[in-house]
Amino acid sequence: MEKKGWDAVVLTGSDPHSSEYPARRWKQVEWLTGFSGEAGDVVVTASHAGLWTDSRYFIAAQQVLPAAGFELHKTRLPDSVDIPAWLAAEAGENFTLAVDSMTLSLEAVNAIRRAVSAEGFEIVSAPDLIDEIWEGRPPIPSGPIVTMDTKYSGESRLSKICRIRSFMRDNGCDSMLIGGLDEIAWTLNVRGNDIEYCPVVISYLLVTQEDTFWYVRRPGHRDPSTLASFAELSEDGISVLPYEDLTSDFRALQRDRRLGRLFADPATLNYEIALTLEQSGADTLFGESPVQIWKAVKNEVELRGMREAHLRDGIAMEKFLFWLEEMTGIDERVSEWTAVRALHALKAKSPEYRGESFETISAYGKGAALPHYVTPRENAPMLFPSGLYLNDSGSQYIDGTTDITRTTPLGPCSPLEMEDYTLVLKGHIDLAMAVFPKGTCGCHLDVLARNPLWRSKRNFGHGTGHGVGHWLCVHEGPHSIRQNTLGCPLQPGMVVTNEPGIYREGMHGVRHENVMVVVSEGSNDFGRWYRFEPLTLCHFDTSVLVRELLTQDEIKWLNAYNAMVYERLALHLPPKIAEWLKEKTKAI
Ligand SMILES: [Mn+2]
Repeated sequence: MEKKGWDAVVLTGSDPHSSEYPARRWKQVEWLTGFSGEAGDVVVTASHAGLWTDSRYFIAAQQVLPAAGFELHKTRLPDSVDIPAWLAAEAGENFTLAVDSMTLSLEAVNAIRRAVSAEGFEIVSAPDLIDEIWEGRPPIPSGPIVTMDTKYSGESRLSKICRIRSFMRDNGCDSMLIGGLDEIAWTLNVRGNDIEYCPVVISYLLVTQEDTFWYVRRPGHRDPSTLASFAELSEDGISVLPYEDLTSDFRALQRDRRLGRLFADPATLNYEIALTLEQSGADTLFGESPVQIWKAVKNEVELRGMREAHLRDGIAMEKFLFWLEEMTGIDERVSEWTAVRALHALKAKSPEYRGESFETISAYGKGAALPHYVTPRENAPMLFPSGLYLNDSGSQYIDGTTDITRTTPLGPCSPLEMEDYTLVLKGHIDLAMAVFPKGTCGCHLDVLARNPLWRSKRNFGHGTGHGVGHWLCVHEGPHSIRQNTLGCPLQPGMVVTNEPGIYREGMHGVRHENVMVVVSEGSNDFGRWYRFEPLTLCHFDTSVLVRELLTQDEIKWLNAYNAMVYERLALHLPPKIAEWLKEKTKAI
């Protein structure tokens, strides 16, 4: 920084495509600070090194940051000072800020520009600025690629590209550049394994009215599935081009006036490409990518796959919970980590299984108080036959993605554990029972899950629900259920989680999570009505419930849900486990 005359640098824990989980090559925040949370952005000045992250990671961040010389800045709190505001207060006259233009989106840079009003404030683009000092940095991944048959996707890539072209026409544009990796995977019906947990392919997609260009890393090894995928795409008229060629091709196309007016989403467009657009004189219209919402509203075929995936996942979960109950107390060698292995082995038995959708959280007692606890592989805490155990896991199957949390008593629980367990389940049920009119957004429904907690002055610091991809990212937008105002109405076909929690540092944690789908509930003089239908199939334990805290309606919902779980799963379970599940799902 000194040599280059920079007063501050900003870099993010994301990649050139604004991915939530980047490939190892872009885990630069972790390399710099030791912090490995999913959300972490860094600002360094001559006198200060700070990391910005949200409440999911406060405890974890505080454990590693001091040793790295970084200070924690808390985000998503009412009095939070975000990076643009912090820079605005920090920047004196003639302040030069270097941004890692590969990992900052145009939107993020615009927010800084809007916030900082200091005289002579300058933003310089420093693509991949950490590259110079990061020895042994992993390469850009280029793993094998597969295509997804329409019998799983329900819509061909040509039909999806047609949708993009008609969107372009409707918006007076002639071309569109897509940087979001899950948007590209959805559009082209391709899946890869460039990023752990997310089956995406590192690439850019450029669509014009005549052509479709896919800029993708070619794998060094000539694996047959990738070559076959490329051939299939070529047959559909899609040009497969080298990832590195995007900017030079872009300039050439611009020169030949083949791009016309271009549409791009500033949230997933990195600042480096945005600068290229600007410098080449491109006429660009910035706006929210329509692919997000198309991808979020699952079609019938995708929903059928999601149901299949959740059935398989539920079978594995019940077998796991049965095993857990049998083992705890008898076998003293069961640890949080052996539990992870046992669950994984059960899920991996399905031929359709394609790995985890995020790192499993297996947490006993006080470990569960960290909503994003990482189970240590060595010397993991042992499980004992008392208190609560929390397991949050997700899977990728060739026809769907899952995400489930169950908090299970391993034996007697304290009155406080039982109360927290019950209140969180009450919140979960109240949201699950919601009936709401067309136009309702997730932020309007969030309070349903929190109300039982607020009434006893309890709360949780994370969102209540997120979208879930279809054999794609476990977290996807544009909808969500959280307190932040976000005007994206829920609509039939959208898949969303329901996951309230309570966390008591040093004591215990509770979270109950199902994946749900929005379905139609008819219409009347007041308009159209929607409700949720659970996709997740796994019982909620009733043995530690404080029954008096639940209303008749809540008890009715719980009994019906547990009965439905038994009905759907019993046939697929060994008789002994089916018998056990019958007991577990008995009406209360
Ligand atoms: Mn979740």
